[in-house]
Amino acid sequence: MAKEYGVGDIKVMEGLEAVRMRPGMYIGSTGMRGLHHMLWEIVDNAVDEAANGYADTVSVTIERDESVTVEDNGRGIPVGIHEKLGVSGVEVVYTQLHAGGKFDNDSYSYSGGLHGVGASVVNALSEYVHVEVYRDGRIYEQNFRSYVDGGGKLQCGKPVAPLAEIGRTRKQGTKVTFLPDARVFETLHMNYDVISRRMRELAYLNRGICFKLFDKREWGNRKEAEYKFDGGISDYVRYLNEEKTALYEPPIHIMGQKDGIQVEVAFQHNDGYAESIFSYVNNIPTSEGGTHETGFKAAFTKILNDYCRKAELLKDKDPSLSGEDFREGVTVILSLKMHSIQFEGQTKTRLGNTEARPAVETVMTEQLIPYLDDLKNAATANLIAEKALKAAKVRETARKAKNMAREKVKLENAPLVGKLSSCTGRDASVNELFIVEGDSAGGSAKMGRDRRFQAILPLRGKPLNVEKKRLDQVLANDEFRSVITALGTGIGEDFTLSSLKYNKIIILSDADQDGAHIRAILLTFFYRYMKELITDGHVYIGQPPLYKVQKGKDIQYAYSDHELSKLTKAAGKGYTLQRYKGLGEMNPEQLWATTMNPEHRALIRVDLEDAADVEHLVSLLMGDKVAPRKEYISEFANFNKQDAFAQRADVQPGKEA
Ligand code: 0R9
Repeated sequence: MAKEYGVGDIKVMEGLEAVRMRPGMYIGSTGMRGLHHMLWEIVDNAVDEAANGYADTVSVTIERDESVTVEDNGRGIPVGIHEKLGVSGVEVVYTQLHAGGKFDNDSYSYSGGLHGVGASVVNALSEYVHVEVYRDGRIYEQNFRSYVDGGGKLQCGKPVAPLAEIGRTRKQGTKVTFLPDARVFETLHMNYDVISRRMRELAYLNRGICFKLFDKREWGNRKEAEYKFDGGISDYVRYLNEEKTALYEPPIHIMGQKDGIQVEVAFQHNDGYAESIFSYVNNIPTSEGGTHETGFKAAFTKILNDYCRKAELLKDKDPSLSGEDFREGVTVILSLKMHSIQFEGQTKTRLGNTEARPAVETVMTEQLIPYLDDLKNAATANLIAEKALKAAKVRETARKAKNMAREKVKLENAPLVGKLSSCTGRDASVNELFIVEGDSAGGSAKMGRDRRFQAILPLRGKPLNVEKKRLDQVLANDEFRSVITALGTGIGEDFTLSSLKYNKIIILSDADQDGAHIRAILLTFFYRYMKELITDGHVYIGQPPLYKVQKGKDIQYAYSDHELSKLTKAAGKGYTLQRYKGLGEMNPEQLWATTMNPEHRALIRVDLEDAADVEHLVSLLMGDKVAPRKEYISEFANFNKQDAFAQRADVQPGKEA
């Protein structure tokens, strides 16, 4: 796949100032996400080198000063002098925007990100960059810096000196250290867990490549991780099914290519009902799906129906099974590598390339049919077919039950909505629904709210845990029926986002174990039956304060132990401290001031950026294996911050994310 190309092939265009002027255009934001994006740009370059077969290890080190080092053991960035520019390859890559080499369309890069301009963007937004290249037995180095010059003008990403040979080595590869510029970013503190999770994901998606992570920032608390999966996406599927009961082992793994598109699929059924498909293009998650997923689903349904007929599990007169029947309880990873990807959709995470669909269909046809026909796979093939046949039967029964339940919902709507204290305004785009734990907190919320746009739905007791429940069972549950009725959207396949009556749905539960459990159950319900509410950014977690610090008439609230210690230090002597054990302890005015007033409250928006990880956590926390759940819960004992969804949300205390 890789073509050799020299320094002369690198194309050149704009200056780095353009990046400084509009960083968001290149890295999305200047917050946490943009900060991590910087790292991924450099890691992508190392992954490309490894994916092309020239390197097998990529390491990331977070240094004590918050700079980050990325190293690969590939060929090293070319050090020869560029014909037109008269500077080294390293300097071109780090100073020329659009120094894509032949990245853009041709041979080299499949990684996500900025198609080879990543290195120059990172340089433009860093205080310094240090590059070392180990090549042909020599060590080369070059430094770049951003600074304000004598005339007060900001110079960005300027070479301190030309590339220089500084010694001899037996090593081979490239090492890059950069410190993001504090003049650009809101914070320089990268999150170890975010980096570690993404590196694990990259390790699954790039079989056999070793990813190492070191965090040297805290003396007594050095953290490190290493990921290498020789099974690639099959290992990923196993990991996602870990808390479930798999029906066969190993997962079915298919690989091939058509018209320059590399297609890789792994799947495995479990004894549950949920369908979990996670797709990627060039290592980028495509959470909104796209043409590749459509191709997978179409081929999967057709090939398995054909198999059922051949095996006489379906007779001529029988109708074909639906795609959903074959996908019940299946976990799938679909990963494509292709050029010129086009993204579409609300969050630009849907693959739009039309050529992806036939590529997936062809590879599936060429490989899944012979797999199923091979006698040594007969047991697995039969398990898949039997599961789908059973799903079709249950679905038919459930369809009838659902119709009955629907009628029941209609009949019983009135008393259910009676629990809801609706708001007076009718503008869904500003209205908010607070789902509140317990009647007493519900009472305070009702009295404290701004009734023009805030509605309150108190929940009595614990709602049903919907994981592993069928739709008709969920619909039979009073608490969920009142949530569904209040939202107005319908549920499951009837779900219609445009009928949503509230722009924000805010879960308010106590900061204790029960509260965390109720929150997790509600989030699981939204995740399984109204996923669009989450992907479209309508679901939030309210953050009630944990403490009240009062000195004389001055009252302040602390939302974490860290804030508490800041407040008590500032207060000096003679303050009183109240710890809130539950929402019910707050009077209406306090609840409004601390938790509901849009001007002061801190909401956490729930998102699914890392959908595969959420899936794993949902089944771990809500599924039926008890031991791993206990382990997780004791590891993350602080329920207020660390539950399955919230830790993935954009947390911006004081602001609404
Ligand atoms: C630590 C992060 N790693 C990198 O940034 C990195 C870039 C890179 C690379 C090549 C090899 N390793 C790399 N690591 C490379 C070498 C050769 C051809 N193509 C790529 C070769 O030796 O012929 N490069 C990425 C872009 C470029 N090199 C180029 F544009 F300078 F060619």
